[in-house]
Amino acid sequence: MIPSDYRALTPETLPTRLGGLDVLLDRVGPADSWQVEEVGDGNLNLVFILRGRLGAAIVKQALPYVRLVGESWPLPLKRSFFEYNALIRQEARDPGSVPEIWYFDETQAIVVMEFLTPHIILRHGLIQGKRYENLGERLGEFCARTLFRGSDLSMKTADKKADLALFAGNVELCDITENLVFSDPYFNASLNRHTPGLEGAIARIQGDMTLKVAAQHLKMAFTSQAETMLHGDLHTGSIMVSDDDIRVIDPEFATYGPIGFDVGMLISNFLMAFMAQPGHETTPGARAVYQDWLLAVTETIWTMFEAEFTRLWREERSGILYQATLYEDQGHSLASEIARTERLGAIWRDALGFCGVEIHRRVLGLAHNADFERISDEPTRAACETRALALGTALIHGRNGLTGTPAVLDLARRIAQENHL
Ligand code: SR1
Ligand code: MG
Repeated sequence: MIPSDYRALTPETLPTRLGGLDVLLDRVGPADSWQVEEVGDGNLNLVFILRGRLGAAIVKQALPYVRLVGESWPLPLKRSFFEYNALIRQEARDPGSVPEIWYFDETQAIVVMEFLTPHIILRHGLIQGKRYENLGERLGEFCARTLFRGSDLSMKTADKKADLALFAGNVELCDITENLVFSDPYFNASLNRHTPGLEGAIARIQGDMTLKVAAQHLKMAFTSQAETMLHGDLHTGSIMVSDDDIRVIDPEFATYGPIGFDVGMLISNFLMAFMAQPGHETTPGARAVYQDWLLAVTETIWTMFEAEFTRLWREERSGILYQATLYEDQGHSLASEIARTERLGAIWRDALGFCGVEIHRRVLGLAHNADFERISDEPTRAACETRALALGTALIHGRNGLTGTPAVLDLARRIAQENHL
């Protein structure tokens, strides 16, 4: 239901509509000094940059439909409520990791936040071949802190159940993920689209019964393993970077799900950036060293996640699960360490599976990645994409046997040298 007083903003109406907000008056300046630009290039929302005499702000507003598709695909405004609630939890769980939130209007589905500058979307930086200090470290830390502190390892039972119930309302966005990520790539879904030349690779994927079963096992993990509050859409388009700052944005797909989901989706987007590089180089091999850097970041995301998760396990395990009263307080620290190692092993295996399905859907489904889409030469794009697809398949099939990041990186390097057309 769209509230009867909901109105989509336009650059022309925005100053009148929001000009009375104290926070914007204080931080941006009087409305008569504002310049407003709509800059949203995502799949769902309106995004405005508001510049005034004193500063700037971002105004994000949900539309009652999927922007990428149009009004034929209605989508509830309440996703803005989940985004706001996820942002304030992420800020509490990993301070400084998200933009400062200045204002939220539930009826108008508007979130006003700080304008990050000179930041750009990480994916655009990776396409340009840019490097960012501490990227893997910071993203690994973000995953560990938000995922651990939103889970039963940290939360008390009443708080956890309240949040579980709250985010269970994000039904339509979960439905998008359930279909677009876990099902559509594995049959001829109506929203699918692909680069010409991928037909053979698609036939291999859609004819692979074991893969189809594995994808549904992973979907079941997503729908039923309510382990933590996920970002839910943690790709390189949901991260903003400058030379000395990294922020995570856009958690409107937040829901309770498996810890490995965010980690796997994030790693997947670095592996796709790796596979796409030959499409962005001016001379063959020119991006080889950069590809090594992308794999090094991928590895660091996991090693940092593991290290920070381990620290939190040892220092902050105050929730429902694996209580210290059962382990450390009984002199059984070794058992606690065994439990931690086993949990991390399960997260890793889940992450590899989610990584694989995310690759498949970004190449075959509705919502593609600019990493590949910006490769204008179709045969080159198809060659890069088929290697990515092969990697996705190998990760899903091999998720129980690939026991560490070196094995995954070796696999990616090997497939990058092969022809999978
Ligand atoms: C219809 S929405 C398609 C995709 O865009 C979002 O960013 C999510 O990744 C979603 O799956
Ligand atoms: Mg988004």
